[in-house]
Parts: sequence; C-alpha cells; structure tokens
Amino acid sequence: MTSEQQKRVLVTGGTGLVGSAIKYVIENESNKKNQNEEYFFISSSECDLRNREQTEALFKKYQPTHVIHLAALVGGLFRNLSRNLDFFRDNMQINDNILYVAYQTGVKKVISCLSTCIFPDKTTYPIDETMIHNGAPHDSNFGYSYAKRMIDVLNKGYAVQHNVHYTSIIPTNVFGPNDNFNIEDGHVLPGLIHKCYLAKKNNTPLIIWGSGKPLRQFIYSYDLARLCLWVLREYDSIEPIILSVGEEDEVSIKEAAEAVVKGMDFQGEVKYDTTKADGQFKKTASNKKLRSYLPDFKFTPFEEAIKYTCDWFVKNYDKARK
Ligand code: NAP
Ligand code: GFB
Repeated sequence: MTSEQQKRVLVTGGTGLVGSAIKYVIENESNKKNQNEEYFFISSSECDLRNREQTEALFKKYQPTHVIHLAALVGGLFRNLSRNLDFFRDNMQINDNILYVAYQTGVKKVISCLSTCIFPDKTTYPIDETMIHNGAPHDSNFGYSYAKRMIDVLNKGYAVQHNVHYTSIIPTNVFGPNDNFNIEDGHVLPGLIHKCYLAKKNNTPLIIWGSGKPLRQFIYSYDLARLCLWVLREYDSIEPIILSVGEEDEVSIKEAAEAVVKGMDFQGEVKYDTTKADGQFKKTASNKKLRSYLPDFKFTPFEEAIKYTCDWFVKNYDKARK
C-alpha cells in the first residue's frame, strides 16, 4: 500500500454525538473498517479550536491527510435563542482555523458540517442544497446559521484561489447515544428523553415545550456516521450534500414525543407548555441528491432508533452529558 493510499483522518468534535457515532461504526461494523485508514478523535480538552496556535499544534501532532470537521458550539432552539452572538463568533473562529490550517498543512480533503436549520426561513419546499444563501435564516439561530453558511463561502474561496477541494455535509436534526441530554441546552429528542426519565422517576407529568405542531426530519447518529464515511471515501464534489431521511419521514414534535413516551414506557400525564417557543415551524429538506448516489441506503426506523437511544440513556444515566 503506497503512502498515497494511507489516510490519517482527524475527527474534530470526536467525542460528541456524531463523532462518537463514527467511532462506534468504525469499531463495530467490519464492513466500515478500512485497513488503510487511521482515525484520531479529538475533544475540546485536547485542543480549543478557537485558538489558531493550538489548532496548528494539533495538525502538527497528527499530520492528518483528511479531516472530518464536526467540532462546533452546538445546541437546541433554546440555547441558540440565548447565545446567538457566541454561536456566531465561536463557530466562525473554529471553522476559519480548521480550513486555514488544513490548507497550510496540505490536507487532501476536509468534510465540514452545515445543518438544515441554516436555510432561508422564507423558502419554497422541499429545501435543497442550492438554496443555502437565498435569504435570511430563522431568527432563532441566526448566529449559528450565518457562521455555518460561511463554511460554504470558505470552501468556495479555497477552491477558486488555491484549487483546494474541501466539501460539506448538511445533516438534518441528529439524535442518538452520547447526545447532549442537558434539558436547557440540548435538542428536542434528548431533552424529551431526559425529561421523560425524570417524570417516571418522580411520578410527575412530562412537559413538552411549545405547541408540538412544528415539523422535523430526524436522522439517527449511527446512520449519519455511515453516510459520513461514504462522503469521506466516495463523494468528491465541493458542493454541499444534504444527509437526511426523506420528506415523507418528517414528523411533528408531538409525534416525536409520542415515540419517546413509547420508548421510555412512560405511563404518566403528558402536558404542553405553550409559553415556550416553537422556533422554526418546518425546514423540510430533500434528500434527492443523496438518493441519486445511494438509492438503496436504509435508514434505521425512527421508533427503533428512539428505543435504542432511550435504553442507552437509562443504562448510561450517570455518565451521560446532561
Ligand atoms: P456535540 O455533541 O455538541 O459535539 C460537539 C463537539 O464539538 C464536541 O466534541 C465538543 O468537544 C467539540 N467542540 C465544541 N467547541 C469546541 C472547541 N472550541 N474546540 C474544540 N472542540 C470543540 O455536537 P454534534 O451534535 O455531534 O454536532 C457535530 C456537528 O454536526 C456540528 O458541526 C453540528 O453543527 C452539526 N450538526 C448537528 C446537528 C444535531 O442535531 N446535533 C444537526 C445538524 C448539524 P467536547 O466534547 O470536548 O465538548
Ligand atoms: O431540537 P430543537 O431544540 O431545535 O427543537 P430546532 C425545538 C422544537 O422542539 C421546538 C420543541 O418546536 C420546541 O418547542 N420542544 C418540545 C423542545 N420540547 C422540547 C424540549 O424539551 N427541548 C427542546 N430543545 N425543544 C435547532 C437549531 O433548531 O436545530 C440548531 O436551533 C441546530 O442550530 C438544530 O441546528 C439541528 O430543530 O428547532
């Protein structure tokens, strides 16, 4: 095997929801293990990627040929509402450092992460990859959204000025083991799983925030991990690609909560706190481009993935991020 073929893959955000799913899939799915790939999963305790010098030292240490760039300040609707400036500044610093140092050190491929929540709020549906910059994002997470959109701008800049081909993926809402189950800061599914756990334990009602009417597409972290490995090995365009279940798999927050109630075997009262924000009503994304490459990719059924995540949380309650 020539050194050309050997991949040294740096995974930033390696200890987070998506990073830990990639680690799990590589270690537990033999058909995903690739002998000429070596992986390095990085957490913020090893390197604060907002800091240029620390980022340069990280690349010097690991000498990556490829980067799966997941690290970001991430959170659900309510964390974004309270810290839009931090989401913009932190993620701008992290993303500029990663792409600049990758360029400086001759990294062959960088896959960065956007999100389906960064698309224009006033849009036609289904949303597709060509629509990223067609208007303002939903105001609830403008900081995060604009910072993520700048990844696409940076990728274009590196392509036209330096002929370097970095790309990006656009996951929809992700959930799974090792998520951030903090009720205030996390996303809806881990928040509801944690709240359901406490409602069962304390014999109190499960409170769903908002009306339950908004619509979401959810992708299981292990499915996203499998798709990330496909992007690493097979996808060679600099144009972003949406990684999501189909439009037909979109569910309401109410239906998502019902899946959590079933997964946690909760028998108690369920109530809605409509004083809490609903956020974006819908962000229905098309996975047509993904399907044109992988027409037969099988997503884990939503209820099965929720059940697995609920069981993981109950079993790992003491060590889970919450
Ligand atoms: P997560 O669980 O919060 O993980 C984020 C990771 O980033 C953590 O490993 C964290 O390190 C690291 N990180 C944060 N700030 C850092 C810093 N200053 N320096 C170095 N590392 C830092 O998030 P996730 O859900 O896995 O998200 C991964 C990627 O997917 C992100 O780019 C996110 O924007 C994108 N995405 C997520 C969703 C979703 O629903 N979760 C949807 C669409 C796109 P520590 O573990 O040490 O804190
Ligand atoms: O996952 P989430 O917080 O973020 O979902 P978004 C928010 C929706 O779930 C709102 C309802 O309609 C909430 O009213 N909800 C109900 C809850 N119960 C809860 C709960 O216990 N916790 C939470 N968090 N919501 C995010 C963006 O939007 O999407 C981020 O703000 C990120 O930047 C993420 O990109 C993927 O889906 O609304």
